[in-house]
Parts: sequence; C-alpha cells; structure tokens
Amino acid sequence: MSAGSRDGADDLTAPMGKPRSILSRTARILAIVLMTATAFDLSGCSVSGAPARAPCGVQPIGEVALRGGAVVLGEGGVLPEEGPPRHASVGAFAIDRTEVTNAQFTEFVTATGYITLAERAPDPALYPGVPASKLKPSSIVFMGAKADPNLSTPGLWWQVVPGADWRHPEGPGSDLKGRDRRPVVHVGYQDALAYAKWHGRDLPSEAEWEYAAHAGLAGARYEWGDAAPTAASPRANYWQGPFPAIDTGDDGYKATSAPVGCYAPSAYGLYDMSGNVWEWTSSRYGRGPESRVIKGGSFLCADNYCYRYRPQARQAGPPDTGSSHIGFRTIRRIGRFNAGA
Ligand SMILES: [Ca+2]
Repeated sequence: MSAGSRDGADDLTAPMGKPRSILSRTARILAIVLMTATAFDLSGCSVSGAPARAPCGVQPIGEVALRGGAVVLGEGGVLPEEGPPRHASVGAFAIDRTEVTNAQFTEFVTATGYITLAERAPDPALYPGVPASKLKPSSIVFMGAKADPNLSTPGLWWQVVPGADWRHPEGPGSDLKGRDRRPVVHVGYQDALAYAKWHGRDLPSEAEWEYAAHAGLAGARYEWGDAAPTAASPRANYWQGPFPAIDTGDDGYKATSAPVGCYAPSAYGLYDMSGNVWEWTSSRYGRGPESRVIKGGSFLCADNYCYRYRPQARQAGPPDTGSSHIGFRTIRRIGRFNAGA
C-alpha cells in the first residue's frame, strides 16, 4: 500500500515461520534486555528535585507531515549496535503525533474483533517439545527487582505472565481503567501492523522513524538538542535511579508508562519519541531473520543500564512477542510534500 523504499518492506508475513520454544521466545526478549546492559556514564545528569513537565490534560491527536530527505542513522562511540553512522534518505510521509493509545487500539479491536498475539495460545506445531500446559496466552511483564549490581540477570525483573495482554498490562486482575491515554503495550509486530493497515497506514521504517525523531536537529544527541534531561526539564519518561531496583520517578512516572503527550513535543510537534515505550518499525534487525528494529527507548531506560531514549538508539524486537514496554505509532507515505514541517 505504500510507495517509496524502506528496509524490510516486502516481507511482513512470516514472523511465525519456524519452530521455536517458549523458552527461546522468552530468551530472545530477555536478550534484548541483556543487550541494554552496556552502561553509559551520563555524567552531569541531575535527577533530583521536583519535575516540571508539560501537563497531560489534552491528548494530542493527528499527524505531522514531513518533507523527507537525508538522515544519518545511529551514532558512533555510544552503544555498539547503533554505530557506525549510516546514511539514508526518506520520502515525504506523515507520522502520528503520539504513540497509539489504549483508547485508539480499543476502537480498532471493537470494530474488527482482532485478537492480539499475546491473547492467542501458541501453536503447538511451532513449539515442539513444549508441554501443552505451558502453551498459554501470555506476555512479558516488567516486575522490578532488588538491586542487581552486575545488571546481568534480566530474568530477575522480567517475567512471562499468563493472561498478560494489552487489556491486562500486568496480567490477570489488571485492566485499562484510567489508562485510555497511555500507549497500548503487549502488542507484537503483527498486531501493530494490523492496526496500521486497518487505518490505511503503515509502520515507519527505521530511517523514517529516526528522520522524524531528529526533528531537524541532525547530529544532536537527543531529539531536543544536546542537553541531557534533568529533573527540572525531564523531556521524556525514562528511569531515574539505579535500575532495576529504584526508579525515583523524578520525571513524574515511576517504572511505568505515561499518558501520551505529557512532555514537551519535538520541533516537529511529535510527542514521546524518546522514552515512554519502545516503538515498532518495519525494518529488519540484522541479527535475526524475523526480528524488527524497535526505536525510542522506554520508561525502563536508565542511565546506568539502557541509554537508549535517543533517536540513534535501536534494539531488536522479536515480532511474535510483546511486552509491557513496547508500543508503536503509524505513518502515511505521501507522494509529495503538502503540509507541515
Ligand atoms: Ca519515568
């Protein structure tokens, strides 16, 4: 349905194509987290004091049309998976101002009856050797943990929870009450793509996403410039304090997502491109035939563990696996620039 080039655009249909185990599914998501163990010393980042964030009173809606052009992807010398920098270009497109919310996803499910991957029992044929009793609808939930000085055991803070899905973010007993404007989570790549297609839209490629996230500030460390976020100007929902034990919540949200639009928008008028929840892109991740690139970091990104609430950062997302910190936003490619930034 889209024109123009993008990574991985032509093979979106086979994320379940070969046998795997529940353990391997879990291992892959944990591997993502393990990769975040590359520490980065963000010296000078103050996280004390009261937050001063934009009010979350009105949900921003709609899209921003972008002209497209050249973009440098990644950054050298920070985290190994994002360097060396790569040159790319993108055509004109319009991108959601915000991450897709629970309210928006509810509208989609109500209209279509769509059932997400986390709500489906895994196909036994795809998980040979796994007892049927283990093949339950489930998703991966951040549980927190006591201090882990080596940051080497993500199994301490992630848990596969039967019954966890987008309607039950922490598992059975949890619900979406009061979370209409929070980004939908526990959606796999297929789920995000199904939502986008229903709206006649698509998921961004990594290059499109990063072009949008830079907001015209090529070469800047963050989407807003080079200044690290502070308690006085948090700019994004991420993790303050020693991960995974203590999130002080100086940005206003402690170890959880924020409603979309709680922080100042970028120069392009986009919200939460940094932190809050990771976002699916259509681009393949190099190390796995099925994995897709996720961008933007999440509320779990801490300076002592996952310095990835930056446009340049990237991780692999197993397409059949959601979690409590991965969401998405959609785009619409346009033949020629016709509005906006
Ligand atoms: Ca936070």
